[in-house]
Amino acid sequence: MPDAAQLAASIQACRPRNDYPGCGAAVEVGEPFEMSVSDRRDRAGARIRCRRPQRPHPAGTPSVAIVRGVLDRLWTAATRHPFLDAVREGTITDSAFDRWLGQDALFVGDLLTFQARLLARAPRPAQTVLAGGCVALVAELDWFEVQAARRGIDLGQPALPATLAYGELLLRLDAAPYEAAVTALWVLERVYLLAWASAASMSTSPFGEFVEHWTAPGFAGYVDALGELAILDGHDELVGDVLSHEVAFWDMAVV
Ligand code: HMH
Repeated sequence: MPDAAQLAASIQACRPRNDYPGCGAAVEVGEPFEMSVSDRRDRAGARIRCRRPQRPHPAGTPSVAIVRGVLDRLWTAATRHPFLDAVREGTITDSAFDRWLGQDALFVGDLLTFQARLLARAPRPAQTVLAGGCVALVAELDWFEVQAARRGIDLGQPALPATLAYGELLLRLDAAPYEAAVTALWVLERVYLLAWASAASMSTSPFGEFVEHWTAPGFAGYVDALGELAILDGHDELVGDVLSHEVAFWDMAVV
């Protein structure tokens, strides 16, 4: 079982950071805000870099505010989900959980392919973090095999529609510029960390081992390191796409 203090610390470390001025829900329509500060962070914790300073529009920036509002709602939907509540409460059935786990193993296989290709075209300073991520994904696939054997899950199940669709997004990202692709990678890992943190329970849960695995400090540190590589500016649509696929992936688990 996780040490309670350790778990609390790692959950704290991966709380959404929504206290950055000018970000996310904090931006009101018509409220002037500066976009030129290089160390500002998105409410989810990624550094926001802007290539040129932006002045507030005299009439405000309603479209920016609308997009941010949509993204905020998607972040919430992707990180707070009935599936995760059921995991926390221990009310999800083993068969539903195992079905989801089998699909996640397929997704991680696709993710490793995507990430190995991303590493191949990454700029020099990003290589250490991305290579570490590839090694971690190989270990994750080993871990899935151990879990599958233990729980009697057949890992040869066909991919369900949400898994196929997410795999297709990863394929499309192979053709996207490096900056967009690494930003998408950060989003999908960040969401996963926050989502599992929401499933943590201080009482004994039959799925505690999974929560512990996906909220471990090492994983949180990796997500933070990806956040240093991610560039949110200009990638709203892509971020929304990734978040929508994450929501669909959780939805798949509860139908
Ligand atoms: C659906 N998103 C999904 N599965 C995962 N394993 C991750 C993100 C993180 O690796």
